[in-house]
Amino acid sequence: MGERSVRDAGTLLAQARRIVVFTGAGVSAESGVPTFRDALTGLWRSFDAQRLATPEAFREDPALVWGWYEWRRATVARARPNAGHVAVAAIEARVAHAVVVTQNVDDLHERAGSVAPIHLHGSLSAPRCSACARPAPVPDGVPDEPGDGRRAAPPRCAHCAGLVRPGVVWFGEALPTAALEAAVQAASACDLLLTVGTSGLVYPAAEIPRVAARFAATVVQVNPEETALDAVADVNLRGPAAQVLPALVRAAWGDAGPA
Ligand code: BV8
Ligand code: ZN
Repeated sequence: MGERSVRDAGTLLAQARRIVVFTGAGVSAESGVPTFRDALTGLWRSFDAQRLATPEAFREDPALVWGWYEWRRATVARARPNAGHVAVAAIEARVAHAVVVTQNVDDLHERAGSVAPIHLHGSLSAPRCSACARPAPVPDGVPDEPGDGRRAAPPRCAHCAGLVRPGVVWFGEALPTAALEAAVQAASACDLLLTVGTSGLVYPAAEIPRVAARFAATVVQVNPEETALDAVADVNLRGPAAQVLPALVRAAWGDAGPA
């Protein structure tokens, strides 16, 4: 990642008045939370996430799917926000109109100090009844040593005894309307969108950076690899989030700490 490009991107960041930070699984990778796509640690291949993250898989084998989400919840509970998450919170603290839109279902942005990130794909900490949709309590404590993909019978709803499901958006399910509308609204009104750690392949979330570009915002991408969003990025910072984001904040405001 060229020094010049970080400096240039820092200048653009400092000049921006309305910023959207759009994140994917890559921003949590350096916290030890596997991404969907990373062949080495990714769940995509070992668990075939795209098959497991569906209502059909839950109907077919609720214990396997619930066990997988409990494994992920335990991994996130043991993880710590990394310097990338902290830098995102620092951007929010400095820019009056900064909106964080995430595809991630972990709470690492919140634990790093982000005030109200928009979760387009729900959250691991919002289970609900699969029958009556009432919110269900997050199972207390953290499951013990997370065995890979261990099965675990989902709890039953206290109201209707229906199976409790993870509060995430599965493939084939609609995104929460309010969250998607807020994200599109922020992307259409921003003057800079920073996209971090996403392959930009899952829709409609992947539309968000494209909406910003259509409304003539500057798009800055942070990712160690090429992605589908290279086509819309004005500046491509090739590198890991926990290294690039603090450098970007320092280039913009002189330090990486919150205002
Ligand atoms: C919908 C929550 C309609 C669950 C997720 C063809 C067939 C079937 C379906 C479709 C199709 N074409 C389109 C669709 C629709 C489908 C879709 O887009 N499929 C894709 C695969 C083509 N979309 C849907 O089904 C959506 N719903 O369309 O509904 C509808 C409408 C009305 C009414 C009813 C129905 C719902 C999609 C949401 C699915 N749920 N997550 C869970 O987490 O278990 S998606 C999940 O995968 C993530 O949330 C994320 O969005 C996506 C993975 O993407 P990334 O976050 O980008 O992560 P990824 O692993 O891919 O990439 C990681 C990146 O990080 C890489 O680029 C890597 O280089 C980078 N990285 C690695 N290390 C670092 C790093 N970056 C920075 N620093 C590092 N250190
Ligand atoms: Zn119920």
